[in-house]
Amino acid sequence: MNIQIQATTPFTDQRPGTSGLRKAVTVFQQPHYLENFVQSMFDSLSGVAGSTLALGGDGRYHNKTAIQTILRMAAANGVARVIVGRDGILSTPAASCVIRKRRTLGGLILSASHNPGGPHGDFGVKFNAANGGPAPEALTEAFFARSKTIDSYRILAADDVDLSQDRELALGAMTIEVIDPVVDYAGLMAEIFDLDAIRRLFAGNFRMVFDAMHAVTGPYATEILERRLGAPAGTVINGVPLEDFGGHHPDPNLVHAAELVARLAAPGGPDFGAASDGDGDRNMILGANFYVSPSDSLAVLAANAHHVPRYAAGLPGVARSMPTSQAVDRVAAALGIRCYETPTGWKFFGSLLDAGLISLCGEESFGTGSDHVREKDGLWAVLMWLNIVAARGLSVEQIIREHWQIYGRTFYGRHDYEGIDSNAAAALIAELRDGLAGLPGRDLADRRIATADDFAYTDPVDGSRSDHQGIRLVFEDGARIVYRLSGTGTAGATLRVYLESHEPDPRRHNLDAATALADLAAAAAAHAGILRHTGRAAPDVVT
Ligand code: VG1
Ligand code: CO
Repeated sequence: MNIQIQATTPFTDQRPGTSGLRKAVTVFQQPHYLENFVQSMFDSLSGVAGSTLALGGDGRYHNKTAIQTILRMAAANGVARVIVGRDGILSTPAASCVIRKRRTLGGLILSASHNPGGPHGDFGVKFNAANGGPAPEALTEAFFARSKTIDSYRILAADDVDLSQDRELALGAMTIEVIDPVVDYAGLMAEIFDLDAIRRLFAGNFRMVFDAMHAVTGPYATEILERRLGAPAGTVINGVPLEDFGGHHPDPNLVHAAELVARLAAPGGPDFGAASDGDGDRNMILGANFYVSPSDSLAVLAANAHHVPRYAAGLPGVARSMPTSQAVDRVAAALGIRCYETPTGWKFFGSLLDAGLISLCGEESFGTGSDHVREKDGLWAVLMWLNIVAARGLSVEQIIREHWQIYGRTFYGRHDYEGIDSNAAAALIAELRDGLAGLPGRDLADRRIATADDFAYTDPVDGSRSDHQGIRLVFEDGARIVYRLSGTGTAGATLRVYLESHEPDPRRHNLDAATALADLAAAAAAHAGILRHTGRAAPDVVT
C-alpha cells in the first residue's frame, strides 16, 4: 500500500454553511482544496480508523472525481469499509437511510442541493453523523477550525476504482461495497406507507407527473412510482440524472419547475404534480392547477398523518423552522401536541427527532420530513400526499380548502434578493437589530407590532444555543415579517424576507398570496431600507 503524506497549506474560506461546504466547482478544483476539507473532517471525527462510512452524491459535475479522491483518502486514513452508491449516486435522504440502517460512523454526501451544477455551477460536501443527520454545529466548527491549521493530508496512490457494478472491491486495506442506491430507501418507504392504497389510485383514473429535474430522484421515482406502484410509464419526467441538470436550477418551485406547472395547469391535465431538487430532499406539491405552499403542506401532513400506517397512533410533536408559517402551530394546538420552532437547517430537527419529541417537521423552503430518516425527504413527502389522497378520496385542492376552512388560511411568501453585496447585507441586518427595542407598540402596514427580536434558540435536548438566527417582527394579529441572510449561497449574500398573515375569513381565501401580502411586503422592504442598502427595488425570486 502506497500511502502518501501530501504537504498542503490551509485555505481560509472554508467555513461550512447551513448544509456543509458549498462552493463553485472551480473552487473545489483548486489543488488540495477538497483534500484539505476531507482530511479536516477525518482529523476531527473520532473513530475513523476501522470505521464504516457511507458515501454518495447527487451525480452533479465533479461528483465522480471527488468520490475517487475521497475513497483514496479514506483508505489512507484507515477506514475499514466504505458503502458507496452505484456510480457514486445516493440522494441525501437515501444516504441518511443507509447510514442508519447499516449503522455506519456517518457519511459523506456530495451535493450543492438545489444550486445549479456543471463546470460553472456549484459543488458541495457535507458530513452526516451516525444518526443519519447533518453534522451538529460543534462538529462543523471543529472541521472549520482544523482546516485553518492543516498542513498535510493522507492519500493512497492508486488508480480510480470502477463503481458501475454492485459488488465488493479492495482499495489498499479498505473494502468498498458498491450498493444499489435505491433498494434500502425503497424498502424503507414500503414500511411507512399503505402502498396498496396508492396502487389502487394509479389503477384507477388518477394521474400524476413527477418532475425529477434531471437530478438524483429520477432513478428513485421511476423505481417507486412506476415500477412498484404501477403509475404509467412517463409519470416521471426529466428522470435521467445529468451532470449539469440540463442547464436548469434543480430547484422545485413555481419558477424553476415551469414545465411541470404548465402541465398541471392545462385543461384535462394530471390530478397531482410533484418535483424534487438536486439531491432529492426537497419537494413541491401541486394539485390540478393548484399550488400547495410548503408551509401549508406541513400543516396538512400534520393534520392527516394518522391516515398513514407509520403515524397511525398519532404524532408526539411537530417542529418547523422559524421562518416557516405558523399554519402547523394551529394544527398542533388542535391536536394537543407540542410544536417546536427551530433555526433554519435540518440539523436542529435531528436532536428533537432522536429524543422522540417530534415525528414530523418541515421548512418553508420545500422541505418536509419525519423520524424515518434524519434529513428532509422529497419522495417521502410525495408518498405522504399520495397516501392521504388515497385514504381520504379527496383531491389535493379539496384537502387544502378543507384545511383552510377549519384552521383559516395562512398567506405566505418569501422574497429573495440574491447576489447582493455582503457588507451591504450585513449592514442592513445590523441596522434592523439595533432598531428592535423601539418596535413593539409601533404600527407597520396598519398592524401593531407585538414583539421584535433576533431569534435565538436553545436546543431543549442538549442545551446548545444558537444566536442571530433571523430578525423577527410579530404583529398583534399573528402576522410576521422575518429577515435572514442565506447560509447556502456561493456568490455574495442573499437576503430572504419572509411574510405571513393569517386569514380566518373564508370569503378571502381565494385571494392570491401576493395580493394578500402586498401591504406587508411593501412595509417590510421600506422598514429594512432594502433599496437604500442594496440598490434593489424588487426581489429576484418570490416563492
Ligand atoms: C436554504 C433554505 C433552508 C434549507 C437549506 C438547505 O438555506 O432556506 O430552509 O434548510 O437551504 O436546503 P439558506 O440558509 O440559504 O436560507 V438544501 O435542499 O439546499 O440542502
Ligand atoms: Co436539497
